[in-house]
Amino acid sequence: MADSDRTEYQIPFYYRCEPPLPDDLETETSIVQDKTVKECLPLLNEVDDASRSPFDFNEFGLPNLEKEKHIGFLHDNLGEFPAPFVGLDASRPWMVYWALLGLYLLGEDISVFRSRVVKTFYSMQHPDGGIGGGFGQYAHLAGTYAALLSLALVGGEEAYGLVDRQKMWHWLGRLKQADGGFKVSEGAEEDTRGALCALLAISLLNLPLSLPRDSPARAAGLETFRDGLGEYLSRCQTYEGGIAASPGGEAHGSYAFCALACLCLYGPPDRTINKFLDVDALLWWLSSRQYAPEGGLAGRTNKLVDGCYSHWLGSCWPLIQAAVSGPRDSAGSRSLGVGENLYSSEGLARYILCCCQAEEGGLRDKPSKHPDSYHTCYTLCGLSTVEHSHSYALADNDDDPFSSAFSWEVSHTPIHSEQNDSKVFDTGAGVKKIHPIYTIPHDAALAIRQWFLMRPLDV
Ligand code: FPP
Ligand code: K
Repeated sequence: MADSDRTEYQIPFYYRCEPPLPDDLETETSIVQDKTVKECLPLLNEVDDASRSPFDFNEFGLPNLEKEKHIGFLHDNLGEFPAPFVGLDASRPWMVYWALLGLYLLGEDISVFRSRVVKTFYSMQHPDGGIGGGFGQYAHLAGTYAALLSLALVGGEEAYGLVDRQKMWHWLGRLKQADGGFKVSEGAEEDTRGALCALLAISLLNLPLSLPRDSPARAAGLETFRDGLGEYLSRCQTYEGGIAASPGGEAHGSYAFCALACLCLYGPPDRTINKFLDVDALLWWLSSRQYAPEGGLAGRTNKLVDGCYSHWLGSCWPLIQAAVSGPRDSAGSRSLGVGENLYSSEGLARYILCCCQAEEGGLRDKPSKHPDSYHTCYTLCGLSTVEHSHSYALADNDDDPFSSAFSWEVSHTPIHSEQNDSKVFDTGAGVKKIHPIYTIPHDAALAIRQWFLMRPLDV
């Protein structure tokens, strides 16, 4: 193909070259940062590689999402693992969730996994409530989160009916703390993960919001699972503006998502996020997590971009944008206009598509790392966030505490190309939409909730 036939790709210069303001001070941190930029730049500029066909890229210079390869990679991840992977045993609910969600995002029918999933989780429930990593393991809120989302993903009575909600409710009652937060397991640490996982379980399983009589938090005067929770999350916001695992800790992207998603379950985001968090400080911190030229997101100050933060941080954006804009259709709401975006979704898509796709299939943290199902799932979530914009509504009748959580819809707000304002940016990847709080399809979250709404727990 002659050079004159080559397309003029729409790529902003700041995603193509070294950062314009280098810092001369060399530290351990600056060395690994420079190394990361060096491994990303050739991939960000691969469109210039004469050995590559122009058909491998879209008009924004983005390579295709290699769906078939990634589907094959995720299928392999649902198979057996060799002995050295024994350390991942307690993460089995997560391995199931990451592979299933990844396959869903890539357009696969995952209902075919229903009976395998039910069989897998059947033995993971603890006799005293909650779900662990496998038979005989202690129940943990993180495993419970992944298990409930996996059961919701495959759906059906057999999957929903497997959960012992009565015991789950009492177990959650024992995890609720006097300061409003939740421990992740009995005798374990209390953190923002616990807060999200607990409200997620309560809302999906339609558990009573009132604390069981045997909950130790009752002795401290708390009456419901929500009591003190907003104030607890408030204390997790740090001097940097980001959110830590627990009060006094370091702000980190994973915990920012946990806190924001938890607040969006607690109530409508414009009320809860604005009430319990310093939104200006949070916006400043969140914006500082995106780097150029990489375009990807780093979990905390002075650390490196990593594909998994395409979800943990990337999925904070729809939630905080909703808190800033307010509910859809509300007169006078400061809705973000066409093309207005509080972060560079284009930069994020560049990082995921150019730097995270492994040749052999699967997506990864960064080019020098191997792919795995965790990074594959969460980079695909990042693409989904880039490709869809989300909004929520307020219910007329506010009896249901989770009404706003179940009102989210995809609204079509195109984003402009950063290089050429007259063009609508497009990743070309066509990843499925998912619920911005539950991180599973909207109808999967709704179906499990509705099944349990029809079966109120008798307490
Ligand atoms: C740092 O790892 C990572 C953490 C401190 C947090 C991990 C937490 C999650 C992924 C969230 C879990 C969420 C739920 C809902 C259970 P690192 O030091 O290796 O990475 P870094 O250099 O990027 O900070
Ligand atoms: K978006």
